[in-house]
Amino acid sequence: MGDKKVKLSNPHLKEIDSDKLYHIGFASSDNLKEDFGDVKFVCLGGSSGRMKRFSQMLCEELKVKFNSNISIEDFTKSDRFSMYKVGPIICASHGMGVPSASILVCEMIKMLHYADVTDVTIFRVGTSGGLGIDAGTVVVTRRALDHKFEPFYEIPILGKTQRFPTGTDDELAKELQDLCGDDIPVRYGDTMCANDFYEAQARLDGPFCGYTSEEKMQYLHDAHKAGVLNVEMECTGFTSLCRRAGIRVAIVCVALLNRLNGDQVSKGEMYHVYERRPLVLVSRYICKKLKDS
Ligand code: R2B
Ligand code: URA
Repeated sequence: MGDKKVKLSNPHLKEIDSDKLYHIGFASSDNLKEDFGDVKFVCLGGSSGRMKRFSQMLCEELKVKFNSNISIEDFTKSDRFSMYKVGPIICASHGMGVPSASILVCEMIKMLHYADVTDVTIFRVGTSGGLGIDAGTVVVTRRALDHKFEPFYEIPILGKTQRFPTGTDDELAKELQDLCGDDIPVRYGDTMCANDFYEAQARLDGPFCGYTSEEKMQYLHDAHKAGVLNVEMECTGFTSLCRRAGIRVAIVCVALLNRLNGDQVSKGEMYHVYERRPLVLVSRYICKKLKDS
């Protein structure tokens, strides 16, 4: 292990005595080093229930694999985001869409920096709509693309659009794929980030729709041809913020359906089996790294 710190790049922060991390309920003057200084892995996902289950799964795994008497610490301070810690692992929820997820990622980056955390890896574990892949397939993201299939996160700052490169860590992505075994179908490819679930994902089942089913299929086929294997709602903002902080990042999302065959998502009997797959994969990775360290 090296000593790679979490980078902030904001000269104004020096002028704040105690920086309030408003949405997660901490401040830089809290004893963050004591509570979080040992963190090496941060796992973020949309739903608070899923992230609680993930912390329970990790706790059981660590108990069995390392014969430890580890327990879960609940650091949730509000109903915006939930946050659990299991040994060197944080599991937190980020809500839906880049605006929500970016608030959590920004405050998490500051918290990790103030806690003097080094060599941290961040995962997004989530769900998505697949393109040309079977439901249940886990996609490890190669490039996080925007709606024009470009690897950038665009955001207006002071009224001007700025572009930040997205992108994940090739080596981390490769290691994750190697851990899939026979029980987790996996693909490595591009993930498109959409700004909503319905029209921006070319669905025909939203409350409004001004395009034909042929136009929808053309867009999805164009995306697929450009390398897109799945569509979700956070990957560009998520990866670009992690990159700016110098943090290794992976996006691991299961496809709940093949969007080339339809739009409706059902919480049928396979939903919970599929939803667990990114968690199982990331848990395998973390246990392997903890064993090797
Ligand atoms: C995947 O699933 C959510 C929408 O249902 C969204 O957060 C995403 O990226
Ligand atoms: N999440 C999405 O954003 N899109 C889907 O199609 C399924 C889950």
